[in-house]
Amino acid sequence: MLVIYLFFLIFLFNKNLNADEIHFADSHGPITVMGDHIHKKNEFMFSLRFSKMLMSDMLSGTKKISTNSVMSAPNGASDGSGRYMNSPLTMRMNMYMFGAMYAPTNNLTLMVMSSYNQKEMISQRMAMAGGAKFDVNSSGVGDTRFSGLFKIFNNDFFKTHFALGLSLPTGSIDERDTTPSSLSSRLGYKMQNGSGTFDPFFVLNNVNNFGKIKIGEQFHIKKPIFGDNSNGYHYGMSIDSSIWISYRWIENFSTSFKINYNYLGKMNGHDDEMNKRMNPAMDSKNIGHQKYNISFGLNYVNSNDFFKNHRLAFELVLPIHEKIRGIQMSDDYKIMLGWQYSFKGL
Ligand SMILES: [Cu+2]
Repeated sequence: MLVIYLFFLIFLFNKNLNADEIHFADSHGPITVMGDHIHKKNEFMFSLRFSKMLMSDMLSGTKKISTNSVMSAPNGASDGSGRYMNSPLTMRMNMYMFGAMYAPTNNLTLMVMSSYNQKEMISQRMAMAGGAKFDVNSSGVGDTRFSGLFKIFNNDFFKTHFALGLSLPTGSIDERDTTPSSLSSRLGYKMQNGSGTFDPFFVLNNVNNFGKIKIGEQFHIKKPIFGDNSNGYHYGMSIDSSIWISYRWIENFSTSFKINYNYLGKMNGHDDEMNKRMNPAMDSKNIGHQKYNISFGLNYVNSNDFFKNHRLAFELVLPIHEKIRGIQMSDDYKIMLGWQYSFKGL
């Protein structure tokens, strides 16, 4: 009798242990989706993400235009008679993102995310100025986002939550470098590390579970509502909306496909220190877009004892349609590599 009882106890104990310890690769969304899941009470999670992005080619609206056409386009400083003196050729951006999550209750998960950015932009001067190429660089901490993720449903079929957050202007908007016109000129908007404003945001996230197949959706909206930053401007509203489907091949490996829509409204105000005649990247009328991207992702969770439950993920993001305001660079691709680890607190 005792043996049966003990056996039963061990069986139960193991069962409990397993239920708690089995981590599926697809219980997290694609790595470019932030705040895609909540945690159970007293769970912590730390994450690191590295992303690399390349932009090249100039777009006017939806059309690709040449470097010469950029330099013959009217700049935002005049009535249509002034031309740009330089044109961007390429831009590279490396981002190192740090995130932490903690769930004080099953209904609420707190999250903080920040980043360190490295950016480089290569431009070409107009023919009259010699047509030489030059590059500018910036690096530093980006904006920091705090949010609370609130559970709506959490059952076998629906995992739904919403988030309310605030983006804090920890990123610099005074990045400078040497350009042909000055030894220390304020760089263009995209070369800055932050927005300069406190921006509230809202996220709605849902995942439906069909066993090995999962379908997720996320809607994210951010609106700077507290006026201009210290340099006299604020960004427009932004929306980021994604739908993804993932397939779990084995317990600890899944692949995903995602379609994403990204919107950024027009800029309000402008930075007086940026010369709109210099470069389209310094002209506030060239901010804002609608972009459609597709992406392919891999999620892996380690089930070996060594580094158990550590997650690795990769995603490749490719643009399929871009409609931009004014003249801007076109996205080539973005890749993201991520590591995540969650554990129960004491
Ligand atoms: Cu997490």
